[in-house]
Parts: sequence; C-alpha cells; structure tokens
Amino acid sequence: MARNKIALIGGGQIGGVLAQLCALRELGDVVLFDIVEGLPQGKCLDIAEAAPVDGFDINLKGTNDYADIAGSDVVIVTAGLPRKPGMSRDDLIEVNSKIMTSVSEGIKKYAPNSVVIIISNPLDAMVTLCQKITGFPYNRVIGQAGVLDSARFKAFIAWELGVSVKDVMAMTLGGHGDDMVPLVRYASVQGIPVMELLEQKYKSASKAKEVMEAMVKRTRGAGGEVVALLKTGSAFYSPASSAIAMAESILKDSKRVLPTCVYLNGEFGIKGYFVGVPTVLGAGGVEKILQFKLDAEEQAMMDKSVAAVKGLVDSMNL
Ligand code: A3D
Repeated sequence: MARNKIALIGGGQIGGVLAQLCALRELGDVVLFDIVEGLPQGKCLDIAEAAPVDGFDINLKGTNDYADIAGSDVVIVTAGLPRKPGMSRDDLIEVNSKIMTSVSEGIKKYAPNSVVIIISNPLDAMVTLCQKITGFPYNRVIGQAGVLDSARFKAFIAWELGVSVKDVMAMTLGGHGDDMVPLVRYASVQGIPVMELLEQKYKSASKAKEVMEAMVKRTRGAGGEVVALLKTGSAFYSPASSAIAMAESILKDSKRVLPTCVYLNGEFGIKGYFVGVPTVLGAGGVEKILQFKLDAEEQAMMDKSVAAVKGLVDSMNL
C-alpha cells in the first residue's frame, strides 16, 4: 500500500515544524515547497538526518517546483508573511492575497484531489480565496484557526484550575480575529462546568466571572501576546501542531470533532462565508458540520465575529 503524501506549501517557521511533526508521527511522505531556493531542501535534509535518531521511515523532499506536490493527499499552506508587533492579521491581506493566488494555482494544477488546509493569515479570507481559485468542493478547502484558539483557551483554563490539559474541553468559534467566540457555557473539566469549578475556587460568582472574562480576553489576544514577545514573527509551534491534528484526522479517517474554518450554507444562520465551527474531519475532509443552539449572548458575539470576516472578505472583491 502506498504511503500517504503530504505537501507543505511554505517552508518558513510553521512549515519547518509541520515537516518535523509529519516525520515524527510517520503521517506520510513529505514535500516541502518554498520559493526560496535551498530553504526547503535544507530543512528537509536536516529533518531526514534525524531519522536514525528518532526512528521514522518517511521520505522528505524540499523543492521549488510545484510538480513535486503531485498526488498529495493533504496540502497544508503556510506561504505568506506573518505579522510583526503592532500589526493585525488583516494588515497582511494585500501581500498574502497575491501569494495565496499563486499557491492556489499550483495546488489546482498539481494536487487536484487533495484536501487543503490553510494556515496563512488573514485566515478566513485566505481560505475563501483559495477555494475560489482552486474551485475545489467546499469540504476540501478548509482553514486551521479554531484548533489553536481552542487549545489556547484550554491551556489557560487548565493552568487556572491546576488540572491536566487533557481533561479540559473547550472550543472557540467564529473568525480568526480579535472577535473570536470562546464558548464559556460549554467549557468543562471532564464534563464539569468550568464556571462551577471557578465559583468553588473563589467562593464568589462575580470573581469567577471576572477570572473567566480575563481568560476569554487572553484567548482572543493570544496570538498577539506571542508576537509581542517574539518581535520578529508569530507563533509557529502551536499552529503547526493544530494543523497536524486536522491532517491526521483526515489521513487516518478518524472523524475527530475539531473546530474548522469551513464554508457555511445557512448553518448557525450564516450563509456564503468561511467561518470557524465544529466539524467532523475524515477522509473526505469536512464530513459534517455539527450544529447546536447558541444562546442570545453567544449569537451576538458570533454575529460580531462574522461581520468582521464579511468586511474583510468583501474587500477582496472576489
Ligand atoms: P514565515 O516563517 O515567514 O514563512 C512563510 C514562508 O512562505 C516563507 O518561507 C516564504 O519564503 C514563503 N513564501 C512566500 N511567498 C511564497 C509563495 N509565493 N509561494 C510559496 N511560499 C512562499 O511565516 P510563518 O511560517 O511564521 O507563518 C506563515 C503564515 O501563517 C503567516 O501568514 C502567519 O500570519 C500565519 N499564521 C496563522 C496562524 C493561525 O492560527 C491561522 C497562526 C500563526 C501564523
């Protein structure tokens, strides 16, 4: 049986970690593409030379030629500039739209049957653009943002309550921007509502609310917190891990429930835009969108987040 093939478009910070994670988890053979000569080749050689130490049997190929991505099952795109301190994700739209256009043409030509996972920012707009240019069905062009935003929310909850991150369930919905929607009502530790545990800890409902509000705020600004510390770029370990979780569920047909930036056709009252919602990810890409009722406050937050996505996407005049 042939191995899976994963193409990584963009061999920068996230691309390099993606390649290493694919290798360590033996997800399949890797092709790392970048326009910079030598960069993807050097990173792949470096990772491949760790194979005898780490014990993985996959092939890695660095390339500047799109033809090498032919036959890929999954394509993960990180091509594009990251933000610097003081920049919003939206500030990247002009330059990254040009990059995403050429990348999408390459994928369309050489990997027409792949599931494409976009990471490049501004995320919701870049997924929209890639789907338009490739013309791939909506279930096969998706974006990674919610897995990471949810992971950040989960981490803050686990640290606050002194419990393992493995036992925290929490999710963010909406666009990948400052108006994303961390769902407080569904945040739990093994099913026990986080708000109840916070109230027990602080013996005060108002203090519990205050602590939760601070975690929600930190989640919304978590990308910027890392940018401010790094000064030269944005987060790259956690975005790579998050996209790999999605790719793994697709390649192994695990049907994991992961928040995904996906085209909505009326779900959650949203039509015609790519927005983060819970999905089932399997061999066909997005196999199902899981819907549930939002309360009035959650719906208002979702509407605000979607309005921000619409504003940006509509500005591209696609
Ligand atoms: P960086 O290390 O700069 O890597 C980007 C790579 O893209 C570089 O190696 C470039 O040479 C390459 N590139 C530029 N133009 C092209 C092109 N036309 N074709 C192919 N490759 C090209 O950035 P990074 O890896 O840190 O971040 C990549 C993207 O991910 C940025 O847009 C970030 O804003 C975004 N990002 C998204 C998240 C999400 O959770 C959605 C998180 C963090 C970063």
